[in-house]
Amino acid sequence: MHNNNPLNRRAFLGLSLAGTAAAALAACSPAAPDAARILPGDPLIAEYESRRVSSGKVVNQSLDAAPVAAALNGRAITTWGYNGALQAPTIRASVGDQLKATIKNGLGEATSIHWHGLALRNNADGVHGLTEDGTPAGGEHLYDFKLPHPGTYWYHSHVEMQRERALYGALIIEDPQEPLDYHRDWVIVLDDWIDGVATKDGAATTPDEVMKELSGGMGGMDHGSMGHGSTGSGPMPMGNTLMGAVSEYLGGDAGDVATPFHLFNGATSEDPAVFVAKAGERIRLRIINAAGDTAYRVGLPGQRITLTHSDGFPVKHEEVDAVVLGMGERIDALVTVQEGTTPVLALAEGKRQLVHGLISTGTGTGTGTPPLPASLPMELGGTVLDGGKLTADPAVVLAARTPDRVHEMRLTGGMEKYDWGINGHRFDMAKPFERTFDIRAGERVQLAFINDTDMWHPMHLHGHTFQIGEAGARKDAVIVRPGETVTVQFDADNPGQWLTHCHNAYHAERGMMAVVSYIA
Ligand SMILES: [Cu+2]
Repeated sequence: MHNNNPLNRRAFLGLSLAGTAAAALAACSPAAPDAARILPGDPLIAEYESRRVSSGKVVNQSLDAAPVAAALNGRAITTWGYNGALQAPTIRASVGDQLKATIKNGLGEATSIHWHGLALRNNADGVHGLTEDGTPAGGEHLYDFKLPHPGTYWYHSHVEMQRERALYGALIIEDPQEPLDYHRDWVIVLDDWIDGVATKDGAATTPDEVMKELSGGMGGMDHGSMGHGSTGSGPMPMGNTLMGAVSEYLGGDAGDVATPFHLFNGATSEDPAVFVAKAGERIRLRIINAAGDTAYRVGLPGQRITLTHSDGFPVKHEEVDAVVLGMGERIDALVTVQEGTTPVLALAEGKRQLVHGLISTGTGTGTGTPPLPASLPMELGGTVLDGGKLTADPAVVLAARTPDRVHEMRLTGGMEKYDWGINGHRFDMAKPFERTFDIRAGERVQLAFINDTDMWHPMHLHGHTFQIGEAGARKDAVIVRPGETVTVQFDADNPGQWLTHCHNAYHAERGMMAVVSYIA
């Protein structure tokens, strides 16, 4: 899968140009021969990188992936994390900076880092099996790339279920000409946690074991009246599988996994994360959903928040009571700090669980006592939106253009066999080019995510920020509800091989993944 001969590739490029126009509009044109693919090692990738805006600054970051010991709700757990903590370093840089991140692999198996949401050079995208071979156990690897757009992003392992441990962190790219008016920001990383937590029978669970359990399918279980859109009697765990988690907002079945804890910046509600601020300060919350199987509904009870960005890109401001984030999504929201202690609530959508953090002025009288978790509301109503329902700021709306290329991606599969796929095909990372969605540089590409399943899926595209519909938000992950079609478009301006997949970690690993493949 590495370097095709650049001379051969260029010769092919010359020959194929004549056929481009005719082939471009075909929605289901046969897959190109692999020799035509612009692979991560192609000289074109370096050429595009040299054209990216440059600040001339370099930001260095070392990330040591290794076993980590931590305590959650009084229970000792061991997991895998970066730099010895449950919460990985937040990387901060500015647009045009060059990030040089060195990963040292202290795990017993290969690992990689994906820089989620960035339109970065393809050979730094960190997809084990597609854009790189992974860093072997004991090995070291340098990710070296320019940061093209400001915003709230994150990074995580892209090897099997590793992200479901603590191998993820925030990546904030500042805009030297930041137009948003705020005093400071608070990066909030939310996660559903299962790794190393003992189940009823006393054995510590790992994400791989949960994956194995789910993969057995539920064909033999009597679950027809639970979940899948029914209201039932509420979420009920069966082993590590969660039955009956229902969210009206998500159109039915909310999640598959019984998650014992939820984390807010590496902490549970028993010992919540605290942000100290002054009353009256405008704080930009940078909220990242790093979970594997949980959407979060985030809000401050009794106080409205103003949504300003989705997946790093600005949106027309919306005042809401709460915002829903699917896995992989980010939302930036402005909040004015009130005197005292204010909970920032993250409800696990459909799972009747919550986690919270606190904004504290540290000076309140009477209101200064943090609320007990049990006293926090289990509902956030009123005006509730998600990134997929927002409108792009005019500055980032794509110019109107008829698509040159249209691809349909039917989301398929279900809980019975746990056979999630795209167009009925379950992706196999050993054969990444088996059923590609081919595109060419310079095209306007339209993707239609058509959900044929009984469950919502947060669909993510690597290396690009698509636009929902004609003027919706610019995003790289979007909630697609059961029976719904979400149409997105983007300009093919970043050659390489890029995954698109459901950001439910379990769905992706079982096959709801595909490659959007640039061909010459
Ligand atoms: Cu999914």
